[in-house]
Amino acid sequence: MKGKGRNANSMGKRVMDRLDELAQISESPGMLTRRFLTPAHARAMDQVGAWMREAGLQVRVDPIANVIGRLEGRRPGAPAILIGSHIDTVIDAGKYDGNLGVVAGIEAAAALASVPDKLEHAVEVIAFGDEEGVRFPSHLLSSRSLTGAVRARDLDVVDADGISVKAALGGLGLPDGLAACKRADKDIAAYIEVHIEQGPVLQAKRAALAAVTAINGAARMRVRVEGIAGHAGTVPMALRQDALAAAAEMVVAVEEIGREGGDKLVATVGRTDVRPNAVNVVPGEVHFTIDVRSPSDAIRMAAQKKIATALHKIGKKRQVRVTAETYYEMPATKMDDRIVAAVSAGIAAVGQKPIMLASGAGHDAMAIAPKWPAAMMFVRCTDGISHNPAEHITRDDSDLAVRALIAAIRHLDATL
Ligand code: HGY
Ligand code: MN
Ligand code: MN
Repeated sequence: MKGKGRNANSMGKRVMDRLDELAQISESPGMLTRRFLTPAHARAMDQVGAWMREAGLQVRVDPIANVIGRLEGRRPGAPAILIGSHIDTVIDAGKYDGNLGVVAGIEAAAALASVPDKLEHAVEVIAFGDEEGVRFPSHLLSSRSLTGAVRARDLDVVDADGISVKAALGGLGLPDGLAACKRADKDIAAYIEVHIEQGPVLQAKRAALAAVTAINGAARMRVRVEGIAGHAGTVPMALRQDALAAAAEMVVAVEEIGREGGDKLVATVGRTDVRPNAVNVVPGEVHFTIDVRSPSDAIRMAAQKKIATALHKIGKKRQVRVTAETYYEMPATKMDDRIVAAVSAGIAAVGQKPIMLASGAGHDAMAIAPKWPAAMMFVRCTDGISHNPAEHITRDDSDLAVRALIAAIRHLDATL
């Protein structure tokens, strides 16, 4: 593959074809669902590893299932410009969220490997596996493990079947060794993540690419509402402690608090679990999740407090027990000006006007930014649709993204 077919457009075509191929690797027939450390994730790891090898990269898998491909620079062992994103997905996902950044990174690395003029820096492409946090009550475990932010006990969290991250890693035959995932400061010079915008702004501005300046902060809470299960036919309305009716009032309260924040706040109840979930039983217990985000940590934390107060007030009124726990929190993250400048230079180098955008969605770049200078490149996505099988990008835009990424890497190599 070295050197072959790397002219304009062929890179975009290969990226799109590979994303189609990768989208076939799923836990569920007829839709794309690929959760962290499932057999489908393992198959996707093998696939991206094979593409990395084909590109001429040295490939390894670390103990938390990151697939890492390395292209040495002029001097072996030089610090790396890291290009990454995630290959895990939400349930019934689109094929571009996360996967685009890995496949585009491989394509860019292959182009750099295929020419004689070597860079000063190494280039590494990394496929993270726990960005969505959909299987385990965890988040960004794989990218945060590079910085040493993950503790051994963080791998004890269990999925809905009671399987821990640690056991799932063992199930993939990966050695115990979180410490081995941690990278030395000097190992990495910069991080760039190419990702679909997951919003409508680039389409509205008729622009293909943007440099991301910041990522909204986010918190995830899990709530348990305990009432009393009862016979739907015999328990009078006035005597019920109906966990689902209480949870429903709480869901509306969360939405109201989110609305009060205008364009500076979003609050979502995305998952509910009703027990015993039977047509003729007054629900005794409900579990649900809350996702709160804002560009301002002060606004987000104030909203989290307001939500907690509302939950307990409704619980008291309805005589149900409420327990709410924040299990994930990530501050709003500013991208590094130098890397933003490199991404903008890369976008300009392919004849596009560099738009600057903040990200409402969370990304692995949030995990990397506290330790190494990081930025992102957004790619236009049709009607801003994401976390939805209708997610779509064009081949031309994917080709522009790869070429802009190559230019950004070269810019960084010359300026870092
Ligand atoms: O939730 C997010 O923002 C990301 O898609 N994991
Ligand atoms: Mn993503
Ligand atoms: Mn996502």
